Amino acid sequence: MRIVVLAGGIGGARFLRGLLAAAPEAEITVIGNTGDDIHLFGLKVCPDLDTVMYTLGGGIHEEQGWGRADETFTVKEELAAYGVGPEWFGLGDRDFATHIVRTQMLAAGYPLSAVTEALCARWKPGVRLIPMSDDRIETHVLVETDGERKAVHFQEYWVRLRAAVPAHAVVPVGAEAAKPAPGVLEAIGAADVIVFPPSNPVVSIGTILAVPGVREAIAEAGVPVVGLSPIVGDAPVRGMADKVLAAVGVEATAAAVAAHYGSGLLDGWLVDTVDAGAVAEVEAAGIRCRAVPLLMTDLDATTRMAHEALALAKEVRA
Ligand code: FO1
Repeated sequence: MRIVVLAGGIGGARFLRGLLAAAPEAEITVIGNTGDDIHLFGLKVCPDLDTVMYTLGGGIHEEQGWGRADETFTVKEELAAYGVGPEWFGLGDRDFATHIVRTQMLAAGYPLSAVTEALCARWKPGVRLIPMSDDRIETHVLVETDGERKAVHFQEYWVRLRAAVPAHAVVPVGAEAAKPAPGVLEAIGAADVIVFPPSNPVVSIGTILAVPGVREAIAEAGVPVVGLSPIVGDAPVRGMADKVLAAVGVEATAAAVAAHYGSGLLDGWLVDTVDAGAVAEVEAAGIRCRAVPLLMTDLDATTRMAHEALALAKEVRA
């Protein structure tokens, strides 16, 4: 079975662990979000690609869900000693090596998709990880601070500002001129199932859908598209998805996120048991819906969620 998963950072990566356990013989292609990418110290950092690669490759810092395990921060301290910022983005020594190799290969002319394949040759994530595009797309957030509005890089909004200021718009800068990376449309066209994991619907999955041609390819794939709600009990399980949902005028509820994706895209939607009351509303929107436990507390829980998603896909196909 060929499964395509649109993944962002932590939520998507954790779900993928369960999917690999639930369907060990499946061929899984992950289309990774690159809107979070940031250029720092002359290096290109790809947080969502790295979170998937490190999580599935066994190198992730488990509690954080990003960056490497057993990290040290000597380079970061030395940069600070030179007064070279920003200090608010914590890059560790082991993580720096990934960004050096990536930047070196990009400078040599390799596209991001080839670079990602090369990095994954070391980590062996067990999935094919393709960036959504080889072209530069950078998510900026229109924030309001000290009474004035300004656009900041997503990472500055997310990490330095802790999403604690009002966000009025989220813009994937460069998306309209970008193309899907090689293999993205082919993978969607060849898929038996397409999954939207519990990643951020705006800045992760939304950004991937903003790449010209991706949304249409998924809508026309003619195979079940099932999603898992990142919102449980009217609040994001982790992260601050509610903040960016507000920025795009979407309520932070499981039903509102399903409607946001729309029945033109989604065939099935899993909500948590606490949101069982939303099932009727989602079904009324033309999307098959089931309430199952959606808290990714451990691998067993995540594996069960993945089984539920594949069962829903089968039900929808029938
Ligand atoms: N998130 C933080 O909250 N604080 C950090 O200092 C931080 C550093 C960092 C370094 C590399 C990396 O790949 C991710 C990092 N993140 C950090 C997480 C990052 O902001 C998120 O993973 C995504 O961009 C949102 O999914």
